[in-house]
Amino acid sequence: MHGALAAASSLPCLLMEPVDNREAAADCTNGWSRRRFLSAGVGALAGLSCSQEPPPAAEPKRPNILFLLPDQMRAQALGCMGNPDVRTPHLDRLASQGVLFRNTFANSPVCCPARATLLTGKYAHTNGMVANDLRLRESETTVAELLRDAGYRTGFVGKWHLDGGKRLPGYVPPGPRRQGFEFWAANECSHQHFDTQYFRDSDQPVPIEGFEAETWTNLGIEFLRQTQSDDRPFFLTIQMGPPHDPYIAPEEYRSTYDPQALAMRPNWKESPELPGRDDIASYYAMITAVDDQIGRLMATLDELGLAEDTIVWVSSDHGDMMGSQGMRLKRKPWEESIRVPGIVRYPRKVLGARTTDALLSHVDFAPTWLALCGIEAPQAMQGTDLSAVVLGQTEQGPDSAFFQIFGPYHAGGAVAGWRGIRTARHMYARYEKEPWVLYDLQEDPYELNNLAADPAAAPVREELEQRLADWMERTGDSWSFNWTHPVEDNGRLYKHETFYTVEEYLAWAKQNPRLDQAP
Ligand SMILES: [Ca+2]
Repeated sequence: MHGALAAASSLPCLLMEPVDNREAAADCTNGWSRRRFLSAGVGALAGLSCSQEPPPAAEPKRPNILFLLPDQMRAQALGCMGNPDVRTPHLDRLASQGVLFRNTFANSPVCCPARATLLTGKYAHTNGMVANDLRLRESETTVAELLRDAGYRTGFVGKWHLDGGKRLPGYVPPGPRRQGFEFWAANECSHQHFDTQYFRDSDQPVPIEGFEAETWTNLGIEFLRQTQSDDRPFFLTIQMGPPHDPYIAPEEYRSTYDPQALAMRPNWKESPELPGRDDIASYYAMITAVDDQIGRLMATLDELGLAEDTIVWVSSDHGDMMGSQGMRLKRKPWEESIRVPGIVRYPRKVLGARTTDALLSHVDFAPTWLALCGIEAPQAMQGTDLSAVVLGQTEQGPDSAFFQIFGPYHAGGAVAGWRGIRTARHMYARYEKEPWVLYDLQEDPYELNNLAADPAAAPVREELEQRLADWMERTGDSWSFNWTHPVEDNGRLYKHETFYTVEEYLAWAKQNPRLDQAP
């Protein structure tokens, strides 16, 4: 890739269609919209005066939230983040109509811990989901429960992956295991992008024919159409499986990418063990296929008159190394693993065509959603409310983001748990016993020069070390949450029984050593 992320990212989005400011002008009696209108300084609207406007309508509607979470979609694989090859016209347009959080991060860059953090607004060691395929405790308070209790209609569509135990067939019964979601069309986890199945309110599987993202989108559209007979505000999340590996895209998308023409990231290493050009072409093709489905959802919002009052929020649970740093998959502290899309569109209150470098991480999503909906976040939530950044009132976000991985996954090239801190300029991560990586992203956006052992970087490392220790103390984290037994390898946590904690598994393994060691 020729342009460094830092330099290239703003350009494609600024080339998108201009944002329509008429709504802001028409709604200028509303305090926020008036500020937005005035600060927008749109010349063509300068002659309008608020006193000539009709009286305001009743209280503005509480916003809807449509939270889209494709799996394993790294931030670097979006056109609006500067990728010269991938085609994401709908996501780019969404970003141009809203605010693009360029620095959006997964605190625990792996599936289940990330999804639990998103729903609870708590770090993984606090909500208990320190490993993949544990079950999220029913007693956890989720943002879906809080919104439901505040009168929202809630819906979950897609890959759930919070129920623990056997991934297949993947039926989650109505009740507390659904964590506050009323409308349900989901499976637990299949990683099968074609011809799979999902469940509604009975244990009878419903087949998915063809590309699963299309079916999830159909189901999301079904939910959206129900707004015509149900005027509650809604919280709908659609959590699609693609572009997670296996890297297999619908052929009509795959055939539009030429692997040899792709601009490889400078930190990509060629190896038969790693995703290569063909895989990256398929990954991009899946992303374009997902992007088209997102386009269908946006068209439905328009058709139903929902777009103005719906917060569309797009991210991913983690990224994918795709051969960068000689690594695959996630769980790693590098940018390709931790950095995820952060696109927020909310036409009623968010002026479009903005980008921000404020640091946003998964733990902040739920408190921010609640604030945008006018609902107080519980004290137990650990994230920061960034609604003021979303609304354009400030650029000030947290001074750093905090990262946690609690144990190894040898099959994915992760050898041990680690903790990390990302500031606007640096990424630092350590194992319990020793520093691991330190990068100056300003000088080295592709993280080619690890400064962890560089004597000249010692002052920076010591400062980051202290700030990381502060994060751990402030959030109640400790190295004692780590585990070393390979509980995530060979499907140990999902082959046999359902476990809420790694300790429960280890106690079970003691009783069942042969099963624990089974390949
Ligand atoms: Ca995942």
